[in-house]
Amino acid sequence: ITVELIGAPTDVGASVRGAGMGPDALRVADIGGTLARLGFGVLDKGNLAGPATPWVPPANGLRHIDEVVEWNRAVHSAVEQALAAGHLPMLMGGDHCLAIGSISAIARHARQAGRKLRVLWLDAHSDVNTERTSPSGNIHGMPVACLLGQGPQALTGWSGEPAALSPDAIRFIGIRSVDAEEKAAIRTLGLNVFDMRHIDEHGMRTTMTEALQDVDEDTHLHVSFDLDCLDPDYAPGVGTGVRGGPTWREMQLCMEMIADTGRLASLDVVELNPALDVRNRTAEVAVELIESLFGKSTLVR
Ligand code: DIR
Ligand code: MN
Ligand code: MN
Ligand code: MN
Repeated sequence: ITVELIGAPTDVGASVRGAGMGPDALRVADIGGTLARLGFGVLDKGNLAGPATPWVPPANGLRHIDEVVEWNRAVHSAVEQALAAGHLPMLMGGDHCLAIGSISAIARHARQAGRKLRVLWLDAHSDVNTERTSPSGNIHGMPVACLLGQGPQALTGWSGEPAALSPDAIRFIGIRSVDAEEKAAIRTLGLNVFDMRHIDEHGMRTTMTEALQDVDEDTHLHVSFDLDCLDPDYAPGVGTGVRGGPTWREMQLCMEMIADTGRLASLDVVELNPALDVRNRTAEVAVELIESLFGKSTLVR
């Protein structure tokens, strides 16, 4: 398997600056060498190009919509090409708005291959706001809604269907910050949210067994990893950290259990903000976790 690294250096959908440096911080933490040592082919395509972030206030509930569309177009086409080449795309963000382009390419690919898609959304936030509900207008809080066909027209329908995902295709892990109207959306849509209380009460092992239920040989498994899923004690280099997240150990188990399915077929690593990090610790933690996600284990290899 060849892992294709796609850098998307932008903070266009975020609330604070700095996520545009994420791809290079992951390279400095040796994402490429680490995957190569696990036995994967590694193809680093470098960084995509896109518009600068204008840092202007939202218009009609959306901040930077034109620039978000442009970045997502670049991501969509890069991920599409990686999948067509038979590679495993790893999108290195950049903020989480880029999952719109990435996952809509993946949804089309899975549909055409006749495989069912399962998305694991590892995040402190549920990212299911729309331009009508968002308290901020920041589009990194809206990718799930867009992928469910609920967002602005410019950001929906990219998979060739009105919705890239059906609500039952996605599982949320680590959630602990949900806006009032997101709660209503989660209930109405019937989304499967394993929040921190669920992880506290049942543990990561039971939680992941539940989240991975019905993943089989016909499943394309996609992980959308927002680094603010981790507790900020372990991952300080994020723009919107929320205390009370999974520890490094809990997150390792989460990744190991995903690896055990053998179905991981694509990955987003987003919201890494080196401007807020401590000596690149968060990028290093990300690489350690990705290593487990790709099958590193203490005793097997
Ligand atoms: C908040 C924060 N729910 C918003 N979202 C973040 O602005 O929609 N998502 N930080 O990653
Ligand atoms: Mn997110
Ligand atoms: Mn988040
Ligand atoms: Mn349960």
